[in-house]
Amino acid sequence: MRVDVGIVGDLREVLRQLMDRVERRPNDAWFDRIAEWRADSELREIVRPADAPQHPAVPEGKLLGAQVIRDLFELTDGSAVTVTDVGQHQMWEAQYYQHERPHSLITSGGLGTMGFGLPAAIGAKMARPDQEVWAIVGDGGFQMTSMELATAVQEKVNVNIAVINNGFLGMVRQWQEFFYEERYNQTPMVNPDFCKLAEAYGIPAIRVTERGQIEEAVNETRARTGGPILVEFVVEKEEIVFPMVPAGADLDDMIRRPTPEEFEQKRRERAAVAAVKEAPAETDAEPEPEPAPVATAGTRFGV
Ligand SMILES: Cc1ncc(C[n+]2csc(CCOP(=O)(O)OP(=O)(O)O)c2C)c(N)n1
Ligand SMILES: [Mg+2]
Repeated sequence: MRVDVGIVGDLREVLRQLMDRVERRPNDAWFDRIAEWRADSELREIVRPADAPQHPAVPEGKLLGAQVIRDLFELTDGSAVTVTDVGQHQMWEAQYYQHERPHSLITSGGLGTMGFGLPAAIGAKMARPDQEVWAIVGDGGFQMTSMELATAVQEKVNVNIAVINNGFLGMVRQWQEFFYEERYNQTPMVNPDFCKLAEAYGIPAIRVTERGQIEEAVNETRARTGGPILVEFVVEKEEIVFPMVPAGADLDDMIRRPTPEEFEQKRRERAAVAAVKEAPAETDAEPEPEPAPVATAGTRFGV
C-alpha cells in the first residue's frame, strides 16, 4: 500500500491528535440506514419482555430456548463464564447472552464436537474458581459426556449446568424441517429424566417448564456452593434459530425470521393449501395436480 505520511506512535494518542485536524463529515444517511435495520430486526424479534405483545410465531405457554438464555444473561448481569455444547442452544447463547469481557464464552465457532460442553465447563471452573461458570448444553450433546457429572461431584466442582431440553437433535431437526419436508429422521430424542439422572449422582436438580420459573431456578442455582447443580429447561421442541444460511449459499442469501405480517401471510397461505388438499374430489375426472408448495423456506415456518 502506498503511504503518504508515515507516523510512528501510540495509536490512541495519534488518533486523538489527528481528530482535531479532520473536518467532521455528516453521516446521517448511513445512521438512518442502520436505524432502519434495527427497527426491522426488532419487528422480527421473539424474545420480548413477558408483558409486551409477542411475535405471533411464539406458541402460547411455551418456553423458548432463546428466552432462557436472555433471562440467564439478565439474572447474572452478563458476568458469568459460559461454556456451550454444539447445536441450537449454542446459537441462542451467542445471540442472547452478551459477553463484554474477553474469555467469558467458551464455545466452538464451527465444526464443534457434541459432548464438549460439560467437561469443558468443569475445566473452566477448576481454572477460575472465583468465577460463576455455566455449562449450557443440549439434551443430545449432554448425553455424550454426562458421566462427567461424577467428576464434578468427586472434585466438588461448583459448576452450574443448564440442559436446554427440546427433545430433539434440534440443529439437525431444523435442517430437516427447512430442506427435507419435515422428515425427522434420527433426530427425535428418547431422553432419560435429566433431574433424576442428576439426583442419581447426588446432584440437586430443578426442572423449569415456564418462563415465570426461570428467575427462582437461576437464583437457587447461583446460591449453591460446594458442588454442581443442574437445571433442566424443558423448551419448545420446534423452535428455529434464525438467521439461517442454506448450505452453499452466500451470506446475504440468509433466511430471516419472518416479520409478524409475513408470518400471518404464510399462515394463511398454508391454510389455503391444506384446504385444497383436503377438499373431497367432486367428479371422476383426473385429480387436479397438487398446488405448488408456497413456503420458500421451511414448511412450518415456526419460531
Ligand atoms: C460428536 C458429534 N456428532 C454429531 C454432530 C453434528 N451435530 C451438530 S449439532 C447436533 C444436534 C445437537 O443436539 P442437542 O445437543 O440436543 O442440541 P440442540 O441443537 O437441540 O440445541 C448434531 C447432531 C456433532 N457436532 N458432534
Ligand atoms: Mg436438543
